[in-house]
Amino acid sequence: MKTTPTQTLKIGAILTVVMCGVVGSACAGTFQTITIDGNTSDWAGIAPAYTDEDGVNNPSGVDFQNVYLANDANYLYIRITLMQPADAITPGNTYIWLDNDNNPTTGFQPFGNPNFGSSLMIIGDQAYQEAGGGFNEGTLTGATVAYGAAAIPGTDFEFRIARSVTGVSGAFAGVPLLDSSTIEVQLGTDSGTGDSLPSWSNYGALSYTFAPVPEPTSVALAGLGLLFFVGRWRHVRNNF
Ligand SMILES: [Ca+2]
Ligand SMILES: [Ca+2]
Ligand SMILES: [Ca+2]
Repeated sequence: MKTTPTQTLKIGAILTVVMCGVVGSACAGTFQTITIDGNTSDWAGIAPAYTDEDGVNNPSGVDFQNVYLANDANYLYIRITLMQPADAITPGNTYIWLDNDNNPTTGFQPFGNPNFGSSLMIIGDQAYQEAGGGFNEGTLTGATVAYGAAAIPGTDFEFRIARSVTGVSGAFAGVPLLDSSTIEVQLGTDSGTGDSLPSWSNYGALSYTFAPVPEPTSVALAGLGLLFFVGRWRHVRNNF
């Protein structure tokens, strides 16, 4: 049977839904609180959000293998694994770019790549505003970035950044920089000659949709109700 363009679109949509069901984290985020301590056992069960697709490009330094993403109500968590031990923390070795408006024409374009426009950048334990198009428009003091690594040089790094981070300068002073339900994520090393994930030709290919904060369960709500009742009863008893 020959398919029409409309049928092809429908089949594509169905396949996408099926793939999301299988892959999970590639389409919807993972709700998980991660402790930033260098021990990545708390990432168990979370599938990579993106895997290297072009081999080793930076054999003597940082070369990305996988990136994993998760969130809770307060933080976005980012785990990076490398092809070989390296120092992903020293400024200049690794950049983590986040695009809050999913628009490649706004914000800073890493190394001039037209397919990604960053709102902010993480380097080590700091983050910097880029929403206005500059490389560094000011240190984001409310970002509370932290990183963890079992060893440096090493192959496994975890980071966090506060979802409540706001801009610090120009038109973005006080403006939320990580409040969208879906953001784009891009990793890179210093200069265009190093490595990146997604690769240079796939900049902008990695999106992350924040997992919703779970609703309190009925059991938890019942427990809260019981606590309230006991508290009231004690109040009444003590005042009798
Ligand atoms: Ca950890
Ligand atoms: Ca690579
Ligand atoms: Ca943008």
